[in-house]
Amino acid sequence: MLSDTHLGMGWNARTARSRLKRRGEDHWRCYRAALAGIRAAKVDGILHLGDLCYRSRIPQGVFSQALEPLLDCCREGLPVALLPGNHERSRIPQSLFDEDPLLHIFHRPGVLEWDLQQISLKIMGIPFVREAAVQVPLLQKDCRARREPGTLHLLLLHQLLSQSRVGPAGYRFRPGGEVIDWQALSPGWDLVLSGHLHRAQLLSAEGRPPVLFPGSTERTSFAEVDEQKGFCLLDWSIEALRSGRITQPELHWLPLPARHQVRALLPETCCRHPAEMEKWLSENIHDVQEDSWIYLEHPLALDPDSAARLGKLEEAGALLELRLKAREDIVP
Ligand SMILES: [Mn+2]
Repeated sequence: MLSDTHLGMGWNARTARSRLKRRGEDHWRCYRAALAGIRAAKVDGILHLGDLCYRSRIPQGVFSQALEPLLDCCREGLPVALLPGNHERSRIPQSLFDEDPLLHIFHRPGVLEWDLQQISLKIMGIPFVREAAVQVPLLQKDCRARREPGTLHLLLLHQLLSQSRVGPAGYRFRPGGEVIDWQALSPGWDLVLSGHLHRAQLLSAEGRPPVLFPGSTERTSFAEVDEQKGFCLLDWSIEALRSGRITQPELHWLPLPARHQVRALLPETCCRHPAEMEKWLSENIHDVQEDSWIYLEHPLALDPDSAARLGKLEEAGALLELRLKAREDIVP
């Protein structure tokens, strides 16, 4: 299972050095690494939980290119299910060339049946909807009524859920609007799998279906600086399932080569004195790797020499973002 791969960023960038182009390549690298890891694990099927691409308005050719590695898996006999996310605006443009009997795209809410190693799976997929708190509990009801014994019932979403957390401060979502109330999901689901949240997490509580977010495969912003990026293998006991016992799968989280991030606030003296900048960089940016993604806030405008010193980080291969930080406490 993988999610939020955000492919296609920088597809129309003019130069190979552009930040968007390079960020775009980061996402491709992690996507390919995730699929290589998934195939090496000899899985029985692949689930992609949405935001395959990063925007809905990108050319058909980019979507086709994004689908190609999944189609490769299908050609080797692996079934693949793909759920459209918000970045696809709940639809994925598909051409005749992107079709394969083993590739299932949930263009609308529906149930997919897989028979893997003589185990039946009923997989309901609900593409991203805006008014999720109202819509999703209604849409999932149909499937709950038809629950069959000895069958694994999975629900695939690309939504926010109450109790899930995001960001460095661990903000916790409350139900309403775009956020589904976890309690409103049927406890009949053996497992709910959701994309959309970029932080990997598992929610479990008595009387509610467990919900698993694999998270994004690469960082999209500095809100994800402390997060381990990866994909998740779900390993069910075949013996237990064959004997009719529905158990929770063992989860194996595998890391991906996401770009290293560094974030800091420059002291005022650095902004005006290149020698101070030199000193500060050598003392503070020690865990920087050549190709780190560096975000520096500066309280004052940078003088040209200090800016040039920072430019060297870029020349060495780093992705550099500078932002003049507004400071209320500066008295004019
Ligand atoms: Mn996303």
